[in-house]
Amino acid sequence: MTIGIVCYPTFGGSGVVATELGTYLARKGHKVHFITYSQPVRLDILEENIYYHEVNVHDYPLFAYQPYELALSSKMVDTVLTEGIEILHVHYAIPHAYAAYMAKQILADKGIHIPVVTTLHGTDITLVGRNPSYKPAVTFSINHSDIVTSVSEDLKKETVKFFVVRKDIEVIPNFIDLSLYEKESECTRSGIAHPGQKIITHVSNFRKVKRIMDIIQSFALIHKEVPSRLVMMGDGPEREKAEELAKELGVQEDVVFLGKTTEVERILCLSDLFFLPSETESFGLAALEAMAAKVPVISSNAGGLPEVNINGKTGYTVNVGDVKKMAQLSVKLLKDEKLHAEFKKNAFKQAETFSMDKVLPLYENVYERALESVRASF
Ligand code: GMT
Repeated sequence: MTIGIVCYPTFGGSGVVATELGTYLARKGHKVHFITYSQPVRLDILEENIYYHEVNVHDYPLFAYQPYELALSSKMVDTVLTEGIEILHVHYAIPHAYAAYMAKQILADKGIHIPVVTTLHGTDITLVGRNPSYKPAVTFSINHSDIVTSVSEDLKKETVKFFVVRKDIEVIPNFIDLSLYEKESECTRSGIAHPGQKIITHVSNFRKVKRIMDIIQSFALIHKEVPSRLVMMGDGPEREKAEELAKELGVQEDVVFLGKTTEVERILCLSDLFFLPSETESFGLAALEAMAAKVPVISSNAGGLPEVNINGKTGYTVNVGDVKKMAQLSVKLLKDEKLHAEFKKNAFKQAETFSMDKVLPLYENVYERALESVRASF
């Protein structure tokens, strides 16, 4: 198949999922064209069957806001025409599903019928999409996609609850390439913590929704009872405040901010616990990555997180903001070696259920059905 993928090219979860999906589809022999405003961070454009098309938005002094959707739709149309793309798969509804609908109509006008698959990822529904300024357009583009998928049962539920959806939504979870987490021999703790310290990690884009302050507060409580170090990976608006809080709580010596590191897998494999206390989280790809590295997860019970992190088995889930409970359960797990070993095993077993080999065929099947339905109607 020749597939066009539209996504955000940044470190955000939807961009990462879209890039990995495209990369693995290309390795299976599909031709995959990425249409984005810059090269996706994890995309290797030198790999076979991968192509990258940059969307250019021209600056014009009349516009206070440059019309990105227009440029994106036009690029989709051009790329379909020049590269023979058979199907468009857009990740994150805003504004990609809307732009894809326009591209589809422009192409139909030329007698070319292209199915559009939209994958809903999270805040495109739970935070941003719900905003009255976007809601009618988001609802319309969901209803006019040929197939809509969501990354968890919870996100599907939220979509149906907040939008008037006429389409069936298929759940295809985030997936993981387990082979990336096999190099346990490279897990040397000495570079990152002192001997005897337990290591707790977190990775995100440090937005408010990730509740970074809960992590620092909870760590400060753990630190009183267990020699430990907190390793924070990623960067974003809450970082400075978090650094301040670590100082205020007197734990700054044992809180390390690594920024946008490319060593996530290597750091996860030496972690004893992973924290993800988000306010909302449609799936929690970061938690899955930790579990693939055999790390138990302490997360909130928001959104789709309980579908990934099984309370009392692969880690613990707590109410949003319950910093004390997070700390209490972490201490329990860090002090009980037998329980910790059991949770590590369970975490990996759970990660295996989301392995790439299981999930990729679900997307291929979606593409085949979308193509068939378009062929059948023309
Ligand atoms: O909303 C975000 O945090 C960013 C978003 C994205 O589109 O980059 O992440 C979402 O998509 C990921 C991949 O499907 C999910 O694993 C994350 O849980 C989800 N984030 C939220 O719902 C907050």
